Amino acid sequence: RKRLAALAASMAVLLVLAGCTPGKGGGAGGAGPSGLGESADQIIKARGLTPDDVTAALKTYVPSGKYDEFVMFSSGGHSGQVLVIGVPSMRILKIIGVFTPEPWQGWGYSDETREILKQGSIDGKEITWADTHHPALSETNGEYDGQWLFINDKSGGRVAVIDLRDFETKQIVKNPLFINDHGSTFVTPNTEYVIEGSQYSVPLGWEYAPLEQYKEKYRGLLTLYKFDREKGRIDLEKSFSIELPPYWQDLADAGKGESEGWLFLNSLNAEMATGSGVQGQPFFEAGTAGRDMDYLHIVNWKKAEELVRAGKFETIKGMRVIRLDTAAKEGVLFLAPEPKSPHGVDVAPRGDYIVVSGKLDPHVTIYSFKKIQENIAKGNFDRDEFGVPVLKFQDVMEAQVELGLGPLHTQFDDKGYAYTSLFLDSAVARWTLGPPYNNEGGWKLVGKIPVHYNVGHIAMPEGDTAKPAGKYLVSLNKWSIDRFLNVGPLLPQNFQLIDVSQPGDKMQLLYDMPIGMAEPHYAQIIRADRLKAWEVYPEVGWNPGTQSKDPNAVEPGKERVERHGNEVHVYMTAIRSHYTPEKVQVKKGDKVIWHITNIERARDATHGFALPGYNIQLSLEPGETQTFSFVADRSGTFTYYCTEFCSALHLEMAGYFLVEP
Ligand code: K7E
Ligand code: RUQ
Ligand code: CUA
Repeated sequence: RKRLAALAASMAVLLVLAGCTPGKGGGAGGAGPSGLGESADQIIKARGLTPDDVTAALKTYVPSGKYDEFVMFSSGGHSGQVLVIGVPSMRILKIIGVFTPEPWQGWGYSDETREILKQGSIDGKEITWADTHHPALSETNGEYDGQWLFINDKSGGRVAVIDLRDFETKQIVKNPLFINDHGSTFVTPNTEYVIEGSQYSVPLGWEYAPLEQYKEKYRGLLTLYKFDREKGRIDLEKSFSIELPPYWQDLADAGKGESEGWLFLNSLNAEMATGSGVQGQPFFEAGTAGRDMDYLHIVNWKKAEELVRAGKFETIKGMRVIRLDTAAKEGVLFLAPEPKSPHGVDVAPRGDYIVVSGKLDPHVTIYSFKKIQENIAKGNFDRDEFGVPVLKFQDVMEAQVELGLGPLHTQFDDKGYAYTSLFLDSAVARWTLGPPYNNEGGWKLVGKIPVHYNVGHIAMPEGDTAKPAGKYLVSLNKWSIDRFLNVGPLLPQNFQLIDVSQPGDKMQLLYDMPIGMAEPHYAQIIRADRLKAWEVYPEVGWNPGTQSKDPNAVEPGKERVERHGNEVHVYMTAIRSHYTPEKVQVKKGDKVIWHITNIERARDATHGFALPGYNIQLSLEPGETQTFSFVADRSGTFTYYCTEFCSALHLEMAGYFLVEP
């Protein structure tokens, strides 16, 4: 509160100085209560700042040693990583190695992290990149709980699990039934399941089938991965999938509150165009935009759980699958028409409304969960050619709001507003939800703010949960064109921070943040006080893979090198500013299994470990134990050294690795 008061006071002064409060006689030399007056005025003039610039600066500046109120977890797009960013300062706090090796964190160089990356192999091939789209924070009662983060790989149909105690990836799961995904990841309100929906239909298991057999063999799929909080892992044996018609499934969201127990998933290409239908014509012209309506998929996952318990599934490639005809017959799957080429589907905070954006329709369409239920109960539906019940658009639609061109994704605040990105307009629209969020009508466009440029997702603090926090909006813009200094033909994307704390059409653009890393798609923003990460590992000798003490942890005084036949085991410690031992000698052809424990307890006393020539780079955080192994197949003299400047004697933190011919 004190900080806020101080901010308000200095803001008032600066506003006066910047000449935006007429009649107050500011100007050069007019010192306010903060005593900042004159110098601030000089800075404002020298830098040519406008009053809006000055307020924006005051709203985003976080002084040295002070912390941000929110933390944004952003997908790193096709870098395969996750970015952690403070809001409102927009300072990058961390880049988490997920699907792609990341040398700073030693991600992909130790045995444990290599093993996790290998879990993501496809048909035995190690994949070293991913196209991450949608991070999902774990939830309890529909609110973020700050414990876990999940993220998908659209390109490979994979899902990763990140533990927010140490911000490290713990698991990668490859879906055995489809080769790509998109409605992923999303969680059910108590993180019972992590959801992954397919995108481009393929035969299950991506087996070969000619495109002529599209309708018979090609399918969509929705996978519900059971998340075991105790173990912190997805349990594949308790997971299951639901087979879907071969419409191209798109984004998904989980019901909450009133609609808890349901999932919503939209689709494009209800035409089932295959690219071969009209010779030489791309999908877009030949097919996918040919019909006026695609389908919102409405899935009762609690019912699906019952069917699985009752044994009404088939096991395909190790995955339990509720087949399409069962899902259609037994009340698991329903469809509702949605305006053409829909993209985002977002469930309102109470779970009562489902907002769908059609890229080629200037409206957002709002479905009422209550109406969906009533019409399902009455049996008021037709069926599609796969036998899936299709509800009638007019019966389940609650409202349509005209917002502008290219609506994509929607978020919510704490004041009854919804916000939707407009890709073609390069703008974000604010509109009112209907009752009970807003009892003066609702369903009205309130205002728009232009963004630079081509916005995809937007992210708001807890803006997709049961309790949105409002205040800020980050617009994740795909193009930045002229916003930044020229860095060549590949331009960074632009995260724009917008203040949405004022009502009506008042929204203020505060800050441009270039994202020098792939296309991020989606981000989630959590209240910083919900995160309870460790400052150092709980015990010396900690293995982050098991989150427990490692049996190979090395205690000071017990460092050693042991030979067993042609296997050499190294037990090493690291502390400022030396490794023990400082010499390791093996014979060419030996298998080397090397354990290092950082025995530091001081916060931030991280040591690195580089072994050039053998492609080893570790990050050993205080207390951490890591193991790496390799065959010493090149004789010679190698130096190992610490890659973190840890003390004045950091350069002396080194040793010799000798491989005798
Ligand atoms: Cu709109 Cu993959 Cu969420 Cu990109 S998707 S924007
Ligand atoms: S050394 S402080 Cu290369 Cu200057 Cu790092
Ligand atoms: Cu340890 Cu530098």
